[in-house]
Amino acid sequence: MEPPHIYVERTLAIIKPDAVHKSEEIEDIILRSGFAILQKRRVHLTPEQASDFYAEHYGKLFFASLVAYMSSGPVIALVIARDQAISYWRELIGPTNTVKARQTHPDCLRAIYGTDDQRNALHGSDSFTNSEREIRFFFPDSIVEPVPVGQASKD
Ligand code: RTP
Ligand code: MG
Repeated sequence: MEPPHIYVERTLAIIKPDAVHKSEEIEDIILRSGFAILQKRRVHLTPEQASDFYAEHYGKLFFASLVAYMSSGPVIALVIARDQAISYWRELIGPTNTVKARQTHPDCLRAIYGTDDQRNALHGSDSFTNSEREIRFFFPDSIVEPVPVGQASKD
């Protein structure tokens, strides 16, 4: 019988400036949640780089303060992988607004590590297309093929 094909999915996580001092603790939670950490980079984004990363929000009222926040100190970008990584990581980090998240999802990572309604500690890609773009943004040499696992050798 053919062994099942289980495909792990990759996503981009960012530990934002307000949570970098808790990065060891957060990486530990990531690993204990069944993710592998494939790549990791600490980088202090310029305002231009932060604007490029969040280009989809250009023109919104919060854009300038978002760019200021994301370029206010180093961030840690992580390529993390497991099955359904994109949706599962988004579920773990929780709602965008930390203050509301504390009321509705008190166990989510943004409720625990976030600061206020904008400084929410963590980023997660919201779709496959965006995950690939965002991984390439921080890791330009990254491979794009999904990684098959769990396929027993036929030898
Ligand atoms: P992210 O992209 O960082 O994972 O956050 P998200 O998908 O949950 O939320 P998104 O709508 O993409 O917003 C990007 C980031 O902008 C800040 N924000 N501030 N003041 C506001 O109304 C507001 N709305 C969004 C947050 O830092 C959010 O993570
Ligand atoms: Mg987003």
